[in-house]
Amino acid sequence: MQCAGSQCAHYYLSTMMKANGGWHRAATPRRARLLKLALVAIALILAAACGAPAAPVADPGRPNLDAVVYSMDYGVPDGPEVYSIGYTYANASGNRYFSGTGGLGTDELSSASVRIEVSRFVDIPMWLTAAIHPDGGAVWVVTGVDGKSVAFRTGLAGRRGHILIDFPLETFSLSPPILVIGKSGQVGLTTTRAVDGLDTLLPGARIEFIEDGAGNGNLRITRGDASSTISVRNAPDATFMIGSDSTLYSYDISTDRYPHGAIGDQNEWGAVTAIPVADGAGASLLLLNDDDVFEGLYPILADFDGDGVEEIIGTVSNRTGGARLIVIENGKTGMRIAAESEPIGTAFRWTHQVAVAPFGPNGEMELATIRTPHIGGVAEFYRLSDGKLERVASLSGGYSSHVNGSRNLDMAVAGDFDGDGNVELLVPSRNRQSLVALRRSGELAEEVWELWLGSPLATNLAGVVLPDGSDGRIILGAVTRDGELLIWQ
Ligand SMILES: [Ca+2]
Ligand SMILES: [Ca+2]
Ligand SMILES: [Ca+2]
Repeated sequence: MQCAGSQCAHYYLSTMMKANGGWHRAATPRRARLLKLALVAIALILAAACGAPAAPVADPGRPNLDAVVYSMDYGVPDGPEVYSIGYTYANASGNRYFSGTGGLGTDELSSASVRIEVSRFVDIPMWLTAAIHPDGGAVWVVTGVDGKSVAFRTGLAGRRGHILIDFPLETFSLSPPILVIGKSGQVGLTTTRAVDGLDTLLPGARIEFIEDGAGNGNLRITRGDASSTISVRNAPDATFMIGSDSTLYSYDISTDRYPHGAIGDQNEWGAVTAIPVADGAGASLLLLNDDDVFEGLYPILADFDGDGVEEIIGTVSNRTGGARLIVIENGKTGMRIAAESEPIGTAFRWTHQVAVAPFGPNGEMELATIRTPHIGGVAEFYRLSDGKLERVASLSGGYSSHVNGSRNLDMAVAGDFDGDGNVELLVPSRNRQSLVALRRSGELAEEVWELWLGSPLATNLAGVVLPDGSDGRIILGAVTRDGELLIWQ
């Protein structure tokens, strides 16, 4: 075989497309279902495969970086084969908080250490996912609005190779992609709404999710020889969050009674459902008042009050007061609202809940939010105490953590990105050309440094925590509208 540089990509792409038909026919029924979301065409650029001596992967602007040569497989791994998982919302719980420490922000305005041009693979980037590779480094997948995706593998030295992934039938316009890396390095994407998505994400469970076309999703959970089906009215776009005890949470009972339309469509939710998967207990439902809706696609699960049990945090809106934040407890007798914030006070004003983390100056747990992110977002930090959810600090910086109408809710994240022991909230600036780190200090929140993008943020922020000493090292990535994957490591 003779090929070099980008010719290799075309060679492998056409080869794999031809080979795919056979692979499809040989698939098991489970594999056939997976194929709804799985890959049909893949090209792998392996410099070594092009013959000796190995040539580096061609890359505009950075021609001298080495290609990483790695074994290649594709498709969503079966549950026991899963090595690592990457969510657009950082964790299966929906809490956009990275533990570990990063090395970012050492300059006042830091540039990315790795820049990869993705515009020749993905026209309009929408999502970014990242997960650890079993042989070291991380895999980054950029997904466009049309579902077309490209995966890169980077090492700590910035080396990388890439594969192309094509999704002909399914796109990720309704539910964000979830990156699944197998134990032998297979790269697959799924969602919590895919037939076998939850089955893959929960290795101990046997779950199928089937939509019936009437707005119902039916979760069939099998234990031993018995199976039960739980119906959830969460079509078309509620995403399941996974609790630390494998309880699934989904917004439920779609309703159009609050026609704000800030997040994808005019439908919001009248309830949240909790479905214990591990112990076989029945599902429970928390129904909101008649005029209230959950305005979002999924809640955050986090142990806000430190008692060892996760709370469920949601944004609730109505035509009288606009958005407010609520904290729900899930106990033995079901779910109940434990605390609520003051509402904004005006209809069709939204609050974007980002993360629960030890933001406080002494490590106190706080909920970070961006109030009215479409019209000059204000960063607000809330504490939970004595059944009250109270704002303890705010900063009117015009933060722009969400694009009005978009289903991408993951453009802001929390973590100790600069390794100083304090947790920062990282949010897009007003024009989204930079990411601003906010830190709590006394009664204040203040800007401490910025990451420069050079072009508006197009995707969510993604990251991985690489094993590094006892703590783990946060690596952060983002894709700009100009089509550059930027990685800070
Ligand atoms: Ca909606
Ligand atoms: Ca708790
Ligand atoms: Ca920090």
